[in-house]
Amino acid sequence: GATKIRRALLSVSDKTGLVEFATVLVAMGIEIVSTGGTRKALADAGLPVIDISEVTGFPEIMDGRVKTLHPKVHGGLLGIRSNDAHKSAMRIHDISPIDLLVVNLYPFAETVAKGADYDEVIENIDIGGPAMIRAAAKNHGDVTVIVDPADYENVLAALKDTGEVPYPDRQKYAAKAYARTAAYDAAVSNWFAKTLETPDLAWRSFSGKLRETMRYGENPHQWAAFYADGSNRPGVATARQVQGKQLSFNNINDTDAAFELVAEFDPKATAAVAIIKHANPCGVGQGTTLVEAYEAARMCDPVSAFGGIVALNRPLDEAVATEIVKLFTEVIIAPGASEGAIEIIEGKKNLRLLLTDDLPNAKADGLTVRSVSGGLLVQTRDNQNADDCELKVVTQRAPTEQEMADLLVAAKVAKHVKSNAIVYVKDGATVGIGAGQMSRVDSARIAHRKSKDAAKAAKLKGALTEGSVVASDAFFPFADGLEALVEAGATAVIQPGGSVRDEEVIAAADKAGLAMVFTGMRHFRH
Ligand code: 93A
Repeated sequence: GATKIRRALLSVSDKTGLVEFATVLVAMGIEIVSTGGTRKALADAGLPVIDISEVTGFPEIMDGRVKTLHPKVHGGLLGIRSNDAHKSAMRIHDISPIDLLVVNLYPFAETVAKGADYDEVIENIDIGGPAMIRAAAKNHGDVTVIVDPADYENVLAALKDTGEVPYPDRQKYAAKAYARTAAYDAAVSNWFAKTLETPDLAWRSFSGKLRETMRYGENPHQWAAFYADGSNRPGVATARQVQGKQLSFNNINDTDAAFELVAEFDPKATAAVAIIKHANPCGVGQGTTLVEAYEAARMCDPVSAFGGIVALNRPLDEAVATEIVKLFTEVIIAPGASEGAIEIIEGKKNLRLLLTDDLPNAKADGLTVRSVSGGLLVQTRDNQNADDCELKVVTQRAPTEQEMADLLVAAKVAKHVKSNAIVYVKDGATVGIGAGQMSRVDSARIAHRKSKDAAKAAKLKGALTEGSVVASDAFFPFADGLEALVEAGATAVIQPGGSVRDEEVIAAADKAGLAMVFTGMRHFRH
């Protein structure tokens, strides 16, 4: 239930808007308690204010290091008003409830930023402030906690209305309060890390759980560590390593890309295997068995598959394990494994085997984070694929049933290929992948050229892309990209559409007799 505010404790370093705010509180008959500097600012403005020492019966000591750290304060913040035992403790110990806490903290970050010396920085680590904020926030059932002068206006508006701050607001203020204290401690920890030149310390303040520190990062001169985010999601961060050397930074990144990709394929409908190099697939295959799927995946680009990372959408079995160990492979990840398959892998001591209980959930909500200079880019996961789209045939010819099935496979793979992504698929497996080019035409051509090499390796004539279908992660800005697909021998295309030149692209497809489908959904990946 809501609580009428009778008493407020104000203790602020940033005194912006303080007097105006307190003036209204006083006019409403609210009693104000304050610490040294805040009390003085209020008293100077002619407002009645009770000194914190009167409440605690204790002087502020040690240059203010201990001023509010007292049971009379914390009892007043933490006592549950409707709890009889708490009420009697308050009565026995003469503790008055504090209904509103207004605190902003010693300016730690600002002190660091202005280049203060070590001792001054230390003195600006606020202890009593965060303690009160956390106490009041915990007891938001009865107490309102304000850590930002920007919220004064809202509080006053609520009080003028009803004399109370509504519970949903108190909840929001509590959440904001903990975000503030968390960020504050992170700033302190980061300052220590910088001062002591220990980057691992800086990341202790990240809310993740340290899995391991690595020998190095993306390159040997970079420090690196691996954290689980606490979500317990099936995936590389929660996998058990059954055998093999320690995973490197790049292994983890690539293994994640592999497992996320293969998770697009429902294991009840099909066996699927993805082989990854440098976070891009160099082959994705399907079959009635994993070994079939693996062989199809490997055929796409057998040269690049060497030293790759292999992800399976079903538990590793003996047949596929026997095939995988024939080619040098860095990592295998699968949702489980048979005893026999594990024994086969044991023959390759360095091969890392990671097992999970489940596939990653491709449809799960969540956030992805990437760092940029001075900041972070945060977005929701790309948790949709072509299956979620309303497909629109835009050409004279509609895709055949087989073409349509392959188009959907191509689109799912293209989502996991760095832009500009062009993916050729035949009979459920990739036969050409063009990744990471600045021009879409180049991606289309590179995949075609590579598929000639793959055909040669398989002792076949021409290119594997002949008679395939294609997915593009984004629209074709010009007809030349589509013409490159025709040159590679493709018969059908899936792409989001939406270019100002869609008409030209559709005309080029019609001219070559291609079927084309628009999804309306782009899948950039950078
Ligand atoms: O030095 S503290 O860590 N010890 C305390 O007991 C304490 N109580 C409040 N810092 C403490 N504060 C902080 O003092 C508040 O967080 C606020 O930033 C500041 C307000 O002090 P004054 O009212 O003297 O300006």
